[in-house]
Amino acid sequence: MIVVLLPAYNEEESLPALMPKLRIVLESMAEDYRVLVCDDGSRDHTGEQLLAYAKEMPLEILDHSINRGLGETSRDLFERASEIAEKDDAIIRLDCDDTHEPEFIPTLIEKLRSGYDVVIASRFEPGGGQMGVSGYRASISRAANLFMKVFFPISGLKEYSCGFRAYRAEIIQEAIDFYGNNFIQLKGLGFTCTLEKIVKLKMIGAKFGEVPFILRYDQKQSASKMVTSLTTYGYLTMAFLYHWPWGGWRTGYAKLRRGKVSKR
Ligand SMILES: Nc1nc2c(ncn2[C@@H]2O[C@H](COP(=O)(O)OP(=O)(O)OP(=O)(O)O)[C@@H](O)[C@H]2O)c(=O)[nH]1
Ligand SMILES: [Mg+2]
Repeated sequence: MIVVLLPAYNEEESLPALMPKLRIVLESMAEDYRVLVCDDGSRDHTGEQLLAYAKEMPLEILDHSINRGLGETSRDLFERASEIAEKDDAIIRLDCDDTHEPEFIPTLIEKLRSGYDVVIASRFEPGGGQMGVSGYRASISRAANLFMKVFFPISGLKEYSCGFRAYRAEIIQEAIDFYGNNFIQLKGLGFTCTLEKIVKLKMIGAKFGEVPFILRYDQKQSASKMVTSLTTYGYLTMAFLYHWPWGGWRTGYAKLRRGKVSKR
């Protein structure tokens, strides 16, 4: 089965563009699928639109009555996916703002099934790229990815900040089992959770790959929810937490994994 996760916050302009494309791609695949959407306290027509899609396709809605941010939304989506998935199922997470084209899902899954735990849709692989991104934003994104590569090196990875990814369900189940509520610990720090997830998965031995992907920023209609200052603060906080010499994540979790420290 393929489980698709969609975090949605005020996406009424984009869902009518995304959902039909998503449905066509998923129905063309040999496996069954299920879509989990978290409506994170949207104040537009996102909620009504999702109810209508749920009548047409296997779609489950998780509802936050207030806006809780991407961290808590991701936590709820991944925990629900890990409950309903078998270990060999694929979990795909993509944005709802119509910048992540569903046509990349088959290649993500094909690569995942060739022996990876996480496969990332990457702008930086040959054949990848981005359309409609301003020079300023592209350089911020480049710099952020460089920062991440230096502080959190993961072999096989150039794209750290794109949330369009495929995960083997078993690696998510193992991560939730190992980290508990701390799998996504930095919940209030904007989009830091997107980076935290892969770093936490790397620490439990996940194998990473990438496939080329073109970010369609030219199709974005909804307002950006990315708070650059908060996310930058989050990345710095995470670098401290990870590298802190006395019980930082890198050493602390490695010890825990070796069973030298009992799990609390
Ligand atoms: N649930 C939830 N989803 C959010 C929140 N903020 C953003 N999202 C969703 O997370 C995804 C990514 O948000 P975007 O605004 O596209 O962020 P981005 O892709 O990093 O940057 P931009 O495309 O420039 O905005 C979208 O599907 C949003 O609907 C939030 O507070 N809660
Ligand atoms: Mg986006």
